[in-house]
Amino acid sequence: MGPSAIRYAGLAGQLESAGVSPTDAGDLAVPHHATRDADAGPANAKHVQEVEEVTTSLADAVSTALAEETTPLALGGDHSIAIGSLVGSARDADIGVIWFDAHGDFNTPSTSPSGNVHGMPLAAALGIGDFEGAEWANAAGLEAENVAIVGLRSVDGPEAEAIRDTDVTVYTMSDIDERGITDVTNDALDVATDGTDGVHISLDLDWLDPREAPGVGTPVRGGVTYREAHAAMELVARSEAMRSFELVEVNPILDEHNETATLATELAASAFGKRIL
Ligand code: DIR
Ligand code: MN
Ligand code: MN
Ligand code: MN
Repeated sequence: MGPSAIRYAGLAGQLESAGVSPTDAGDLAVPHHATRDADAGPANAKHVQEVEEVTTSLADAVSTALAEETTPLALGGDHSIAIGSLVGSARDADIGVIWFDAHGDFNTPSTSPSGNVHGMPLAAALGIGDFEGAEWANAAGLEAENVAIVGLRSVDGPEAEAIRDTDVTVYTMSDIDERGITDVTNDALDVATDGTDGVHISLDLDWLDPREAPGVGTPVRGGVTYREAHAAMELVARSEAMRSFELVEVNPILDEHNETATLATELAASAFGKRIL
């Protein structure tokens, strides 16, 4: 439903206003939630077999789009799709990632309190813990030293330990409070572009404060404002380093008048270079 809501909110028009000519590649086949047993797979990773199927086809779609010299924009839905975006974007290139999210998404089935794969995609792509050697999930051309998490404010105990054990760079909401979004985003861009061919931007709408983005599954108070979010996306555009992009966790059932989907389209326009004048 997330991708439908984002399209309905006017994504194509917003991208056109940024000077982009978008092509809608349609929806990938995703099994219907109600028809599948969440606990059919390995312990504490809900629907992981379906996640593997869907992310494998997304990875192929992303790498095909890149081979055609276009910029892939993936729409969610659940943040587990990031595994596909990262595997595809890092298939034939060294990439960096900026993870704009309230959460670290660094759990593994062994550490996850929820069993939700949306809390695991960054660990999966980096091959951390249970995901070591999981070929379908590991992003070949991605190293932890080129990963920056921006806006972190909700992290589970063992997840925090796993983040600290890697070379991932984290900018918490406190860092944004102290240094401002501009400095923090520029530093994150430095981390992600250092020695890489380009940057994947993963934008979880729960990065924003729930007052601006209520239509998400796991809202956390104290997020970035509308203006801070646009400022960050404008810096991403100005860097000209963006290789691939995704908008995730929009849930229209939880939204108010599709405002979170609408916000997602506006932020996409900023990331793709929309300017006021
Ligand atoms: C929590 C929530 N850390 C979990 N994670 C979310 O279930 O692993 N990530 N909501 O975006
Ligand atoms: Mn989710
Ligand atoms: Mn999140
Ligand atoms: Mn997330």
